Amino acid sequence: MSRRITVGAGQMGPIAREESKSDVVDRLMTMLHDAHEQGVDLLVYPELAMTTFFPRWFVADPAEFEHYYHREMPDHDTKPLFDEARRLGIGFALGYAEIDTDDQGVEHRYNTYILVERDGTVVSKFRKIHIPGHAQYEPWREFQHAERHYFEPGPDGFGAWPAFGGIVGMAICNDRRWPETYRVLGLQGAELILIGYNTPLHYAPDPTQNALSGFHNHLVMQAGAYQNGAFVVGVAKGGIEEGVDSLAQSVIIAPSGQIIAQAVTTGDEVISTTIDLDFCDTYKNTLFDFDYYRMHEHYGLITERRGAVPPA
Ligand code: CDT
Repeated sequence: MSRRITVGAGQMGPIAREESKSDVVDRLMTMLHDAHEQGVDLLVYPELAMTTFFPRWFVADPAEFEHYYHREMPDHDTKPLFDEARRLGIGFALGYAEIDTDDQGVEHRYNTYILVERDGTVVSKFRKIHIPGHAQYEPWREFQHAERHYFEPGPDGFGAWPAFGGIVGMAICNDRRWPETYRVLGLQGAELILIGYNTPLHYAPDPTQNALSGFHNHLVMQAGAYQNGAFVVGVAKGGIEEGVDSLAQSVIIAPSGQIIAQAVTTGDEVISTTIDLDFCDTYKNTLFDFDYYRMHEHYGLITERRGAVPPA
């Protein structure tokens, strides 16, 4: 038996500061049609796919940037995309800036992914956990990375959901650099991990890392895939956006850790490949059989050495 699906990475090039959401949706639709021609079942768009990466500017009152957020999904701007995807039978993951109003009427701003099945059913939302950058204006920087001013960390943790014939998890950009992201998803059985990113090629706190940004991007996602026996789809918004050069190099990675598809441009580009989710078992049931091999009792402070006996 096999569980084959065709996954696509819908890499985006720059989105201009003044580009309207409906213009962006036109671009997303073009990619959706390209994906349809490639036979894609699930198309993954990048982090904050609806707007320019606005945290590069600091405005004292985030309400001034309210137009970059969505209060519901789909809304007026994105409904055509949801409708067309359902008509074509393509599921998708879309990154966007979310304002959520809680039961007490308090507004929360999150950096969010929504996952939608092929029949238009919303599977789940994921809100970015690791919020990088800074919360104050930092005048020494060439450009700001004020994500901590615009977003609070997602309160729900990492989740994995039955969808697309397997178990699907999500993470957003900086989340991908942390091993616990993949492990928490792996412990929930994730077989397919969807990750969008906006990664400037210039890292202001330590520019010696600039030349390694492509290496680090693939390093963390390939390791996360391998160590948890999962496929990873990593999708960039790349190219020079409002003067800031950002990493492209979107990839689809197998549970072996090997890159099996990679974007070759820094612009709008759909790459895709057919994967068999059963291939995850090749790793999940052998080298990374968590139940059999993880030395759970050794993860705390070890005060006494005991033989670690595999379960009968
Ligand atoms: N969007 C995002 O999370 N970008 C970060 C940049 C880190 S530098 C502030 C990343 O980890 O790629």
